[in-house]
Amino acid sequence: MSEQHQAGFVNIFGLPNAGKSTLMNALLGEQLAITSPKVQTTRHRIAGILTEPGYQIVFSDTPGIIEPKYGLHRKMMQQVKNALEDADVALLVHDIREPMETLTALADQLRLKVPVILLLNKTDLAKNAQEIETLAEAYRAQFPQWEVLPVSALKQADTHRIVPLVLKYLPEAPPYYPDDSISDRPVRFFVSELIREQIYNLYHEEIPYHTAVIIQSFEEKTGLTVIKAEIVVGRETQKWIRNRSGGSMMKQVGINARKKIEEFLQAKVHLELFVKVRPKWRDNETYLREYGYNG
Ligand SMILES: Nc1nc2c(ncn2[C@@H]2O[C@H](COP(=O)(O)OP(=O)(O)OP(=O)(O)O)[C@@H](O)[C@H]2O)c(=O)[nH]1
Ligand SMILES: [Mg+2]
Repeated sequence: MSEQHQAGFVNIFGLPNAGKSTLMNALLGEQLAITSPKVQTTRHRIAGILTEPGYQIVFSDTPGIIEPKYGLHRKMMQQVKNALEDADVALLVHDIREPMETLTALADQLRLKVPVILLLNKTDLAKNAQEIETLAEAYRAQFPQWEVLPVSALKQADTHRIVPLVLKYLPEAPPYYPDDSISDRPVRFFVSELIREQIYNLYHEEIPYHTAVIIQSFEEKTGLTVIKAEIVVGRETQKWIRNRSGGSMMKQVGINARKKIEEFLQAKVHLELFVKVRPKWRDNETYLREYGYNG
C-alpha cells in the first residue's frame, strides 16, 4: 500500500495590518515575509513552503485587502483574488481589536468558496482569557460555517493548532515542491524586500508608500556578496536624506538592511543604495511591470 501524503495550497488573507505576514513567518519558523507596524507592508503574494513527513503545505501571504486607489493597489488586489481562487483552505487573519462587521463585508465581497479558518489574532493584547473566549463564541455564532481559532502570531500562542486544522481539509496529493524549497521567489526578491522592510520601519508617515526597491546587481565574490540596489521614490524630498536629528536616514536603512540580508544569506554583504526619483511610478504600467508588480 502506498503511503498517504497530503499537499495543498493555503492562502493567508485579511485586512491590512492584521498580522498575516507575522503569521506566515510563525508557521514556517523563518522570517520570509517582511512585517511592519504600517498598513500595506506586503505588496506581493509570497509562497512559503512547509514540508514535513506526511504533508506539504504551500502557504501564500497576500497583501491586505483594501479599496484600490492606485494602479499599484489594483495589482495587489488582483494577486489576492488569484490567491483565493487556487486555495484549498483560506486562513482569514483578523485583529481582535477590529470590529466583527469588517469581516461580514469581506466575506460577501470575496464570496468564499474554500473552507475558512478564522484566526482571531493578537490575543496577547486581550485583557484576559475570558475576553478571548467571549470573542471566539461571538464569532462562532456569526460565522458558523468557519473554524474559529484565537491565536497570537507574534507570541506564537496557539499557532501550533493551525496546521492540524488545515490538514483536516487538505487533499491527498504528492508534494508540489522539492522538500528543501522554502519559497517560490528568488533570492534577489527577498533581498529587495529586506531593504523595503527597513524603509517601512524607519521612515514615517507616507514616505514608504512612495517607494520601490530594485536590485541592480548581485555579485557573489569569494567571502563577500556585493549588492547594488536602487530605491525608487515618487518625489524628491529632504526627508529622504535627513532624519529629525539631522543624521542620515538612508545610511541607517543601509546598515539595518545589510544586517538582515547577511542573516538571510548567511554571508558577508556589501550593500550600496541609490535613490532615484520617478514621479507617479505607482500609476505607471511600465514601471509597475519593471518593478515586478505583474498582477
Ligand atoms: N501584539 C501583537 N502584534 C502583532 C501580532 N501579529 C502581528 N502583530 C503586529 O502587527 C503589525 C502588522 O503585522 P504584519 O504581519 O506586517 O501584518 P500584515 O497583515 O502582513 O500587514 P500588511 O502586509 O500591511 O497587510 C506588526 O507590527 C506586527 O508585529 C500579534 O499576535 N500580537
Ligand atoms: Mg504583510
